[in-house]
Amino acid sequence: MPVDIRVAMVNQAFVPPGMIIGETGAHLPSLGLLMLASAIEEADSTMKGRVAYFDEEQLGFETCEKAVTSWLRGAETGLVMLTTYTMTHHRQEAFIRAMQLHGFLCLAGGPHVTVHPNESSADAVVLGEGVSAMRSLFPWPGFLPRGVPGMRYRNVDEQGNVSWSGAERPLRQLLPSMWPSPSFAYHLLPEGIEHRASRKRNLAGRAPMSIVLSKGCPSACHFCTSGAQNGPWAVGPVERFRFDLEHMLVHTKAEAIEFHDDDLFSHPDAEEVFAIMKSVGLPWTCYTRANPLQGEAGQRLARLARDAGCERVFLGLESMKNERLKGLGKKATACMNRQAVLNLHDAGIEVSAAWIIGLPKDTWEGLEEELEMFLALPLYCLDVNILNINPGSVFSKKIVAGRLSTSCGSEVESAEDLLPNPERYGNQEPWGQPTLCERMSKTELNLFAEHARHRIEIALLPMNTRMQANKQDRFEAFQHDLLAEIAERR
Ligand code: B12
Ligand code: SF4
Repeated sequence: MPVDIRVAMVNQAFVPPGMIIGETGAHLPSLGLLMLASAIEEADSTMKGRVAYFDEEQLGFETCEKAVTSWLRGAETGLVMLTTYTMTHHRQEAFIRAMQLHGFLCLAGGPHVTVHPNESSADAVVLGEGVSAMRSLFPWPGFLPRGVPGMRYRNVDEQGNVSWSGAERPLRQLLPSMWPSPSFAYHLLPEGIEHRASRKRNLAGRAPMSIVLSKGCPSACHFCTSGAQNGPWAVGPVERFRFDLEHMLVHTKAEAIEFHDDDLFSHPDAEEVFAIMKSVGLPWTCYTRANPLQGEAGQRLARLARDAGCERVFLGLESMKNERLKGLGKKATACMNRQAVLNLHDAGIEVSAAWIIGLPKDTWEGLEEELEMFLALPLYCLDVNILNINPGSVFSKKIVAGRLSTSCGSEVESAEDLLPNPERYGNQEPWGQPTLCERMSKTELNLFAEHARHRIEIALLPMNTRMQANKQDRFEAFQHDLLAEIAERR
């Protein structure tokens, strides 16, 4: 006799438009789905053995579909769970529709549907955190109940008309101290998945495993959706972290640890967290802001982190000019950014940084000047990102309210007008999304980004002389083409 329910947690491969599975730099476990799995097993211990995790990059698209299907067929109800992201929402949609053809129930959650729930084909979506929904759904009553916290239901009438009912607002209050225990069901990760960190976090090719011990961020930058997704910043107790880390080390073959907290160094017990990492002895990376890395306290924290195995830190500097930092809503100045980089560097920690270009007043000359400021810093690498409009960010709200305009002049009346649409906004970076720069077109921003990435590669990457020479040749050829193209356009 089949069991009443099985759950398939599907970690879809990250495949941006124009790429194929496996081409991106990063492939990491889905901490969100592992947390939901742990919440289910905690809410109903008979679910142990009935929740399985599938990794699309490991299995490939078709095999993944087949593996999920054959697993779920062994139960009366098959429940599929997926996390949604804006840039790859079309892929989540394709998978959901394929699963629905087999009669499985599909639930979606995560950053995209939290802001755009009605864009989904899933039977129900969860807005915000998903732990409360799992605690309400399990033990499974035999049907999808109404009134589940954060859940919004897709209703289709006999004529095929779709309407939505249920939660209107995301749930964002669940504190890390209220997460299930263990916070992440690492024990469900199938063997043989080859996780990898992107270049900026790669530690000599060691297999990374991720962990997080907080929700949200102390800042609220205008381009970022951390606040819209997670609500106010809150950190978890150190004891929970110790337990989660042990659980991870027992069940995975982690060779390096990636912290996914938005700002690890601001954790009030950061020193204790570092002491635990020192006892584990694995190298690690994390994200942080410039703010906790100021003055002598910042120097001390950086030294402690290095001593505890921290090899590289990702700092979202975003700009080295105060007026641009202000425009981005950063709570840091160029001077603070510089000090944070130097404190980390002096402690022996490599710094990966990010730079956002394409603000309304940006010009080619101004960006060129800023590039020099970045290149004067002792950075390990520097990501160049063209400002994109993430759903739920301050920028997206300003555009919808008419207080900011897109550079292409497209009329934006609702948040839906900002969803990725390559026909409307072009397929250059940011794919299918508008840019905001008044003085540089999307094409010009892409050209500048490419030019800057070449300069950064040459300036920052330590390489043997021959490679350097090859790169210099390629760069000169590229620069020649670029100048010709700009001259032609002018
Ligand atoms: C790790 C990470 C990645 C990893 C993803 C690894 C993976 N398999 O999950 C990698 C490096 C691949 C990645 C890539 C990208 N990322 Co990313 N990433 C993160 C990061 C730093 C941590 C995510 C995490 O682990 N959170 C902790 C877990 C516990 O929380 P969670 O995933 O949100 O899950 C909870 C809820 O969302 C919900 N939930 C989630 N899924 C589901 C499913 C169901 C069924 C239910 C009911 C509930 C539910 O319940 C969970 C528990 O409460 C976040 C920032 C952040 N702090 O969240 C950005 C973030 C998610 N990424 C973001 C972006 C923009 C990207 C990229 C587009 C970057 C790029 N330009 O390439 C790509 C796109 C990814 C894709 N698949 O399309 C944005 C998302 C914006 C958006 N609207 O899509 C975020 C929010 C960062 C930001 N503030 O801008 N990312
Ligand atoms: S500091 Fe980073 S994570 Fe925090 S709000 Fe700003 S961009 Fe988002």
